[in-house]
Amino acid sequence: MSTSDCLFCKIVSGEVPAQIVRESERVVAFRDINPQAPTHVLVIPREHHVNVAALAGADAALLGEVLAEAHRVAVDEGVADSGYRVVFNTGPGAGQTVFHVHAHVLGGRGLNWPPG
Ligand code: DGP
Repeated sequence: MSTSDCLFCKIVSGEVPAQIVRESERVVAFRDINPQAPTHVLVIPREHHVNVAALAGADAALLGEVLAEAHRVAVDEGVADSGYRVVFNTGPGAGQTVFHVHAHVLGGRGLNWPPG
């Protein structure tokens, strides 16, 4: 998929609106449109990479920034102490539906293990 077809690239550019909660030079965090928990925020690099494997291979430092930003979201949302989950669905078989790498930050309720 080219970046011009990518929904999350359009959120980065402002073409598609989103409820942005944090922004840095290389990373954006915004609320999921279909929240699965009281806190459900997606953290993405501005740059297009299809999944976490591609991002890890291309720019591991940027992956580190995504993870650091995910933790800052959890702190801002008040779920860091009670517990939260960071998930990268990777590939259609794991439930990935948007092919621009994104960390789901989930918290604010009990989270079961193993996930479905
Ligand atoms: P995944 O299934 O892991 O690829 O997660 C994609 C997530 O993206 C899913 O939880 C719903 C969310 N999502 C899909 N379309 C939009 C949108 O237009 N805006 C926002 N904020 N979230 C979206």
